[in-house]
Amino acid sequence: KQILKTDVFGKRYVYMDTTESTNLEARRLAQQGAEEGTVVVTEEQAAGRGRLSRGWYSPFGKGLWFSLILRPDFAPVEAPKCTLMAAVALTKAFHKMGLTDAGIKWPNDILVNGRKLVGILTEMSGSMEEISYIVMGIGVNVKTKQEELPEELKLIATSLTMEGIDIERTEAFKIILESLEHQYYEVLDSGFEETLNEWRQLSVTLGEEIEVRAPGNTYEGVATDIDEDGNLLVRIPDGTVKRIVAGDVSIRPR
Ligand code: BT5
Repeated sequence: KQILKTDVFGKRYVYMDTTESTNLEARRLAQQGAEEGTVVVTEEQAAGRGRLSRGWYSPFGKGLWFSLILRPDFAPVEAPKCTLMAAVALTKAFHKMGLTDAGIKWPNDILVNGRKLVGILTEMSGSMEEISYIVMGIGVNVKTKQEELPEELKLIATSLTMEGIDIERTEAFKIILESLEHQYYEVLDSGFEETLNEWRQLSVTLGEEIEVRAPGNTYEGVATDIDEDGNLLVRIPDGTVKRIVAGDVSIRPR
């Protein structure tokens, strides 16, 4: 904590040996009024969560499992773009660590050669008019080794160690928090436009043949762009463009 160069992120820092989920803990703290920038971090999660009640594998001491409380005064419709903002900040942080192959898969994954290094789970509380708080949950696999991965993740997950990046978790955390804070203040100062442009540059989804499973529908087509709200635009074979608000993307191998 002492070595952090951030102004706000991590000023209040809650460290736990173990917890169910840092997102749950952060929401509890936010409800009690915890200030913007509060960071909740744990060595392991007993019930780490992904989207749609999927799980997040969070073994003791192997990763950065943390949540960040934000209280921005932009409109609630902007909140989903915080996931894209976090993905941009994290990818830039990995590039800084020497991992130049890290790229973003819409909406919330950071991949290295098709394997998932990071998952992001953004949750918002508030009304239609006002954000009360955003909890941004981030899981980064740092020290996990290939042979330690559970069977179902063996082919789809990776870690900094597995990618040959030898870095202590504290050092990685410092670089990541600084990058997140920098990106957040750029958004507060000048809006999301520049961050969305950076997202386009860092994306591994755009220009690819994809399959996207959205609630109620599955589409195959080419991911052409994201719109100003961060939705994914997919051109399907009949030429129409579908706007995807939420869903899971698989990139079709060429
Ligand atoms: C996510 O969901 O990727 C969001 C994960 C967010 C985790 C952080 S950790 C701190 C905070 N506290 C929490 O409880 N959660 C957040 P989704 O896109 O639904 O992807 C979930 C899928 O990723 C799973 O179904 C697995 O296939 C895969 N997966 C699970 N654990 C993984 C891991 N450690 N590394 C790579 N892939 C994993």
